[in-house]
Amino acid sequence: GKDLKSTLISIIPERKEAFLKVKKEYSDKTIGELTVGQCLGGMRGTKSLYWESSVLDPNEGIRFHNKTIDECQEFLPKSKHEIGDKLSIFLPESMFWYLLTGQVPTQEQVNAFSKELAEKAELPAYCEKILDSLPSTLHPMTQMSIAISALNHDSLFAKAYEKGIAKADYWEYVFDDVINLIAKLPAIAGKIYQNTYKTDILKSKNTSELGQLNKDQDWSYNIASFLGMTEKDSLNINNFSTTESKDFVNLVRLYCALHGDHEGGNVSSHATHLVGSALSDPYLSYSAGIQGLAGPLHGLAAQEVVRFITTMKEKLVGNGDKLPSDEKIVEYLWSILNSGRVIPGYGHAVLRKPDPRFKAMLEFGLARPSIAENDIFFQFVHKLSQVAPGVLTEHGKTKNPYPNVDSGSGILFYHYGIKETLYFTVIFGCSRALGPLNQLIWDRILGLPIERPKSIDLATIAKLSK
Ligand code: FAM
Repeated sequence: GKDLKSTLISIIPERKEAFLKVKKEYSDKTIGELTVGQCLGGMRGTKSLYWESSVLDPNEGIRFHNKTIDECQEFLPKSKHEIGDKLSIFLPESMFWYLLTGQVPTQEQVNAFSKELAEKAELPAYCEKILDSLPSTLHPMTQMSIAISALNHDSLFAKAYEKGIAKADYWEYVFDDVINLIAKLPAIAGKIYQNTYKTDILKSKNTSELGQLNKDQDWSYNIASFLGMTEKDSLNINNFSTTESKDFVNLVRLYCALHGDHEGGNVSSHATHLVGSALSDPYLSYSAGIQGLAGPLHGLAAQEVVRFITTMKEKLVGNGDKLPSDEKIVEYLWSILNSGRVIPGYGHAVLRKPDPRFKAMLEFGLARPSIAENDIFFQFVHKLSQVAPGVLTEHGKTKNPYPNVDSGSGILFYHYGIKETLYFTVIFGCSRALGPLNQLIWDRILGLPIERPKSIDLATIAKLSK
């Protein structure tokens, strides 16, 4: 089978033709009106961004090239080491292949792609040095954006551009940068975890590495491994059994495959696309995306949910391991709402139904007795998803009373031992690379121009309004 780049090359003519046809035939037609409310209200619902790989339906949730999450779980290839294993999850690199090409890769193609990513995973010495020099009190997401933007030192696109290349050739260098960047995210995530939280363990064990790269394993396995969280890691910091180790790797696979792409308008995707439109290279562009993901209304919400759940558990049952009555939970939720705070993990700017990504995360826990039956925090998350929508509906403010994706993910990582809540969004940052960076390649293939919307002042808004 062809590798990813050759597969992409084979579909470019058709997609380019389709793009140019729409551009030529419809450029003068309108696709919606812009109201003053939209201009002043976060541009909600303005159809003003082109994005091919996924579309968010308010009622159904995300679709990737028109396929639901359940369908993707059926047809996207899994790890070559776990073929036939019912609890195994499809790979984020299968998802990336599918997002970029619209085609489902064969098992062999994905195996080779995983291998290519592992071959390119190592961080250059200067990048390690920069990470090592940062204070451990610096937020992990700030560390991540610094590391990613520093990698622009090696950008093939930036170097080629400086020498002078034809516009038609931009995308090839952007493609190579994107693959190199995605390949290096596991090592970046691991280094940040190690430097920020685990230096004491390393010192006491007289070693310098929390985990290591496994060239025969997939991208998510290596994220887990760099965190020191597989059974095979010399430190095995959480004393994982074989099953726990496998399950944690599968959690990373599921999480990363599902959080990769959520159409183009969310802050991290939009920021990547916008900065890339200035022909800033993929490292600079995605570093901007990471900065947006670090906001509490966006990626940082997962950390808020874990704080919320652990505090609620503490307040309602103390050290106990049994759920309180529904009435007690309802009362607690009202006390939060009445004090003017939000229920984290609920509501969404676009979605109007429960997030299917939340459902998939929940099912991951429900399928594993050690979580479903024994983890009180997970049980709180599950119970909350049944009780909170009623409370929020009665409260009557939020347009969507249902759980969003962040409702369940953090507590699953917590279950496996990542209790450092500030760290969760770094794993989101590994995942989110898949969507925006796939679109960035297409932006350059299709020659999209620099973005430059028109801004206007209040007087002009009033004058133009009709
Ligand atoms: N609890 C209480 N009130 C809520 C609420 C919640 N979970 N979600 C929305 N509301 C309120 C909201 O504050 C607003 O009140 P005001 O009129 O007093 O300002 C009202 O309901 C209408 O808001 P909306 O139109 O339904 O939501 P927005 O589109 O303005 O905001 C969210 C969307 C996600 C920012 C909002 O629902 C929220 O703050 N949720 C809690 C934080 C969270 O879970 N964020 C994660 C989002 C996630 F999917 C991601 O990006 N990773």
